Amino acid sequence: MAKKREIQDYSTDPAAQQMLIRAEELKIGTAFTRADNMIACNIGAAGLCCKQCGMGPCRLTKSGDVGVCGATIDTVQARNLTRAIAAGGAAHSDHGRDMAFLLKATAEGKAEGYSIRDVAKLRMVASHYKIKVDGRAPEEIANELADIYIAQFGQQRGEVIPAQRAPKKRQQLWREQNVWPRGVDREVVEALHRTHMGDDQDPAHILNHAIRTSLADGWGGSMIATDISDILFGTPAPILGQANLGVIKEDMVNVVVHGHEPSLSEMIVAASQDPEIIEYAKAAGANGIQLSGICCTANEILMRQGIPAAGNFLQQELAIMTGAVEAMIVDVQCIMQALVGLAENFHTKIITTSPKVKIKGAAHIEFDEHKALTIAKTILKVAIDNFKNRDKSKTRIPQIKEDVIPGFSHEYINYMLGGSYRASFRPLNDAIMTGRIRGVAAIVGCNNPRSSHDYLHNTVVKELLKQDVLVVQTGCGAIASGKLGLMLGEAGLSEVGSGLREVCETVGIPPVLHMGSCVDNTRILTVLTQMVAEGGLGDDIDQVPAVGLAPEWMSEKALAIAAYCVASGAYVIFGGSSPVGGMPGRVDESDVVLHYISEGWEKIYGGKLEFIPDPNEMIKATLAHIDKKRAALGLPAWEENKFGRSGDARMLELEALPLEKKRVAIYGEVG
Ligand code: NFS
Repeated sequence: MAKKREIQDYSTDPAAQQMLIRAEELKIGTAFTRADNMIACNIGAAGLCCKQCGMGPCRLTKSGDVGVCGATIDTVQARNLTRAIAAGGAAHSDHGRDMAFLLKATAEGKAEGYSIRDVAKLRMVASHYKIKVDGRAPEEIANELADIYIAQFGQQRGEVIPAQRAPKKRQQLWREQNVWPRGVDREVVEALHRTHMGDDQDPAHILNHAIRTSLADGWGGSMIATDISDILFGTPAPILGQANLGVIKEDMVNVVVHGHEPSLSEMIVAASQDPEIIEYAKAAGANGIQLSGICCTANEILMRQGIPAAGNFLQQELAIMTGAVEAMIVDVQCIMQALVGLAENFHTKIITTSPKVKIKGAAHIEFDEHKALTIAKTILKVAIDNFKNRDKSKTRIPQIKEDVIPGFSHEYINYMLGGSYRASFRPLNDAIMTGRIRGVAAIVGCNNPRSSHDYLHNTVVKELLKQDVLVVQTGCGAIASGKLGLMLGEAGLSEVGSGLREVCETVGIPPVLHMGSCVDNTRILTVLTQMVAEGGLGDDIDQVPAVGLAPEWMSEKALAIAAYCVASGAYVIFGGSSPVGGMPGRVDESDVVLHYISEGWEKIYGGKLEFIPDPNEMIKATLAHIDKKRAALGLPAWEENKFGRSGDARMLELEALPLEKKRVAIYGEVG
């Protein structure tokens, strides 16, 4: 049995710590204690177990071991990684498919409660695909766009079209490497086929298809999901929200939405504001309904509606532990089966809603986009009816929360840098070129109870900010920084390098930009593409001084994201353990796959994937990469404290001067 850790080793978040103490009092297990009790299998963890057929499972533990069929370690690891990438890409893309169906139903007037909220984005996206927009009603355009998007999933030949939005040079490379996805579903199916027993057995060849499958996600299904969410629910722009368990309210009916698809959660938001529902809650003795989110559903409604986030992945159980949650409404992905058993200790109802996800013991109220608003109201009434069952002696809500300003879509970043008439990435590129901003880090992804909750995210974010690295975030990583107060205009700036601080003060942005949910990592691809198009930072994404990090990764979706970012030219660093590492103490040159996804992919795509468990090493590798890219572009080397004489610092300095000196400082000596 593994060693039980102390509460402070489980999480660095004080709200989470309070709930973990509560869990111990009540003798309730959580993912943290289960991680202590479950020693990870080191053969499986390193991708060395092959269970693709009934002759195994074969455990390959020593160099030279082969399976019953003769499959080598390299082949087995390449297969396992490819399957994980296919599963992750399938999850994102199936979400994208459902969004496309929803767009179609909305365009046809068959989706109760939905409308096209962002006509400008619809027209912009449609014109990308040469859909005629002038003189047409939004519904007509949306109908045609929905058909094109739906077709991307089942397309058999040719090229998925959102990938045409990548830099030209990158498109050329994908064609040369034969990795441009033909159709989203086709690549996932082929990944399963190729990794079936007795099929593709050349690791590099298998991994080439892993790249194609991941591109079908990043420049296919996920990009479609983001586009449609913006069209239907509005492109995010900065909005005030809050994060952490303290958003749960004692006197309200607390409803937590958890999962990923904004289609239902947006309707729950709408229904929760319906006077009839508010009245119903009041009649039940509550002051109203308090909605909050967990995981990427939280990000979706936080960045568009300012609905607070109760927490990230590892806080799903802890939200229930407050004893004040009437219902947790879940759809798809990252939902722990343990929720149902945990909820039995309280009055909380777990309600599954997706036709794809049922959990034994949970109530199921199935979502149907044709009558979404009605269903949302039904669900809320179930939650309200449950308010009377709350045991007040059992409620413990940590009074900890932080203000957050999310909503930095790529459209907004473009706008904020130049305004309506001069929207441009020029100021960002210039700031990088002068060295005010050393580079950009996208710090994304999950929590993992094998490490300390939020610790790796926060350590890496805080240090990179000191080093003038602008941080953009999505997913559970974004919520971690939000809880720390790094997503506010002023807060945190004292901890930020002087050059980056100057830029933040001038533009009026937080040093950490919340760009959305995990499918919204495609927004980061778009930003990188637009930075390339703006000029001065090379002619492809691999030349931009930028790094992607997922310090606490755990899901297969994270691996899919990593692969499409590498294929797009990014250096990607994951924390934790490598799914293609060797047995402990055995990693060496013979670890073909481990080296192939790093140096091998770098030779082809200019991007690479590495697993670095130590946060200080992660930071070092990030900065070294950024500096290497700066040097390759001929940009001046980054210098600490070189900047910082403008912005607020300069303003305060001038303020302190006597009038005459201030005049001279601003206008110079006259006459
Ligand atoms: Ni991303 Fe979102 Fe969080 Fe990880 Fe899960 S919620 S899609 S997979 S755990 S970041």
